[in-house]
Amino acid sequence: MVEERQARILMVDDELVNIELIADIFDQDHEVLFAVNGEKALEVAMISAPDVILLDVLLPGMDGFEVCTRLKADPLTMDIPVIFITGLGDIAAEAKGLELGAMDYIAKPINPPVVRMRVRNQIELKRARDQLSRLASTDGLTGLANRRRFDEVLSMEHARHIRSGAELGLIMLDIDHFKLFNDTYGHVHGDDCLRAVADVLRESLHRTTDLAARYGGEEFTCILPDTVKAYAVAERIRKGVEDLRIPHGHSPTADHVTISLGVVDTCCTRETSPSQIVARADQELYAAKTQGRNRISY
Ligand code: GH3
Ligand code: MG
Ligand code: MG
Ligand code: MG
Repeated sequence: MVEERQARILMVDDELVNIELIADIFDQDHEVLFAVNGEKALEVAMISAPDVILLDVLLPGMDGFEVCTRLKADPLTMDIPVIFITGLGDIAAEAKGLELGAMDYIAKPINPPVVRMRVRNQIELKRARDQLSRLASTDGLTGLANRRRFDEVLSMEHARHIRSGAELGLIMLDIDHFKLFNDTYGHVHGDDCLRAVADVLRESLHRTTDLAARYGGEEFTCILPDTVKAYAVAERIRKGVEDLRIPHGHSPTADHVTISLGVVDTCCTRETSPSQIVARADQELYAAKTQGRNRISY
């Protein structure tokens, strides 16, 4: 049997007797939240991010089908599994519920052991999906976002900045003479060095909306939304890496590991694509390299 870890269940029903029944089934092992109408359900789903939603169809005002439609239309709630629990036992209603994106459909009267197992299955599936999507967007070596996640976030932020008119900061950085470092100290130390640089990035980004990613090999990138201070962040990163004083005896630049950085802050428009912004940061990075490394070009 799969181990049951605590989950958060949102029960949406307008009848007290059903709410009490569900509370009896789950209260021991899980956190159970309640909503007695559709509007409240959407609000709680948004704020509390439940792991599963048990949804009645017949509700005062907005019905369960409409609630499900809205949950599935909002990126914040679309991945939460919905299970209809309803007195509407007919096939057409069941088909409609599943078509709207519900994962399961349970006819009342509520049978506790069956409801318990069906809910458990959806919670386990959601955990597996969440883990898979975390893995798909994380770089295995450093734990930072990977290239795929970076591309996703940049294109999202680009679209958002076109609407807001705010400035978007982008930093591209690359370790100086890293091939020599690997040749001198070996790949295991090379990997340690990459992780140490990743830690500096994590410590240097202070806002929850900032994103640090491993762009590839020994290149990293930072997306700094709504910022005009990208240069200051870049300098914090440059100094942070230099202050690690990781020995690099054969580097022509310094006797320790250094990085070069390219910085762009820009107003996004429909005329410039995300990849053009990356190309500009890359050109700046190249300029930092040719100007002597261990520096920022802006
Ligand atoms: P520059 O200062 O011009 O950037 O010189 P460089 O030697 O850093 O540049 P180059 O692009 O020639 O070399 C990058 C090196 O990064 C090649 C490879 O050995 C190393 N590298 C890339 N990915 C990894 C990795 O995952 N682990 C380790 N240990 N090394 C890596
Ligand atoms: Mg009802
Ligand atoms: Mg490189
Ligand atoms: Mg390099």
